[in-house]
Amino acid sequence: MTDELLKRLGIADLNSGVRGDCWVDLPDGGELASINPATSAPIARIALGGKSDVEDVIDSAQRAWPRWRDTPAPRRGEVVRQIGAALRAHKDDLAMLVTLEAGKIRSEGLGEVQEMIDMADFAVGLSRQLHGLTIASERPRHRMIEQWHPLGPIGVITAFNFPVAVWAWNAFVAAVCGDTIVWKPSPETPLTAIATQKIVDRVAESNGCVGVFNLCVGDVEHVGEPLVADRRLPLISATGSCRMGRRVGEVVAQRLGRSLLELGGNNGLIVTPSADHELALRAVLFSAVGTAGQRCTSLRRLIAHESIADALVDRLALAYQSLPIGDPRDDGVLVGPLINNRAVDAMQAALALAQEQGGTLVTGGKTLARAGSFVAPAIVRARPEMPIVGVETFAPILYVMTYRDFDEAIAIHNAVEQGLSSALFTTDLREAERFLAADGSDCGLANVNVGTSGAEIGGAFGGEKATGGGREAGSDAWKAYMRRQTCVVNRGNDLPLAQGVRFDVL
Ligand code: UN1
Repeated sequence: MTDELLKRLGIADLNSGVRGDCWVDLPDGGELASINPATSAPIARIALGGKSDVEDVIDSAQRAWPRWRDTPAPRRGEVVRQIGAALRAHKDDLAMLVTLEAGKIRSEGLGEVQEMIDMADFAVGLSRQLHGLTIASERPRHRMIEQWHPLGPIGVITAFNFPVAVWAWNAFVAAVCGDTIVWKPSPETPLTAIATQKIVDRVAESNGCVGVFNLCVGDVEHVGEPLVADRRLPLISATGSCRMGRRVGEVVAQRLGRSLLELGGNNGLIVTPSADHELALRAVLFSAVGTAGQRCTSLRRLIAHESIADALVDRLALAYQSLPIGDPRDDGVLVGPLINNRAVDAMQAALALAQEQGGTLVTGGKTLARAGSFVAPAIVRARPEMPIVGVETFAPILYVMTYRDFDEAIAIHNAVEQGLSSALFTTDLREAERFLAADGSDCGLANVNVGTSGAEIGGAFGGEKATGGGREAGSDAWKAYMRRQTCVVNRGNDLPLAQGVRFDVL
């Protein structure tokens, strides 16, 4: 069955991971096997890009740019519309590959591809709405406008946990904005990237726009570092850990380029006494154990009022103990594997540290005695001052803390260095409004009676503080992919100066 699937998606035993003007037969970055995290078995091999390959791929994106820049935006949107249609046609297969390679359960694999399709639809509409402003000029017979131009070829670095959706957030918006794209996917999920590139290739070929979407799979040293440092790329959009983002930010800033960073989250959810507890319970479960706790938006810190915390933890622990963990391809499974054994080790180390720092393990935390990188999601009773609570471990560990009054809840909530997503469960209007006010949640995403994960694409997605400040996907996130130009036109016979300055030289 897997062989058939791979064949339909154009995946062979050994695949080139480098696509600029064409697929490079023999890239020089070595070879890698993509592993199914649910079985630890290899799925297929990838020939990785090396330094010269990434150079060539950036060349391809640069060469394709002038023509793409000069293609009318709605026409660029039409290409993205066709990509959306191709993704619809391949939704089932591509989703299954996401499940195989990233370990997402079937429904989340399908959701991942749906997120790409939603992004394509959004970008098509956007292609007719790249609006500028007309601004009232203080000078007579002058007109002032703001307009937006394409930036150029851009770099997009994505993580394993959303192996293709986050590329779509960036690539579809950037494409309608008139940029060309060089994609460096996670080496943990190269096959989903290659399959996606092949789906896109067919549309690009039939529309004469090969070189707009480019791919270079490789490691940090040979592909990541040269990509980030390359002056031909005015923007680097990167998703990953805070550590990675600090490096990207530093290198790009050094050359005065722009970076768009979507980094770690350490997302909190407050449950108040007035909350609908059934709703809160369901939201906590999806946010904390969905995707096996491997979303940037995963819930890591539950902040419950002291009067309800014990009861909530009891019910959560019961639910955790009956979680269907297993092969993500199987019906009914809700928790798949972690991406690899390093992630399992990191979870074990964090749990040991949490207990050393005074936390109590309520349930879970064990590795499962079977092939693959499986763990039982864990709940730890913790205190906000435990250093481990400030650390994002990319695994299903939920730290539960208590609070007495709402100010304290907000203070605990905001006391970590990351600032991606946040949630409050309450039926008290004042608490809800306070949470969304300037002295409430300090995150880029703030939800009331909705969990921390599972955002729609229509809003701008991203976070504050160590999350990096970038915004991707919907709303006006497109502005990051264009350059703004303020233009003034004088239709008069005079040259009045702004601010009333006189300079009567003639
Ligand atoms: C991520 O984990 O990097 O809001 C992105 C969500 C998804 C996107 C997560 N739509 O959970």
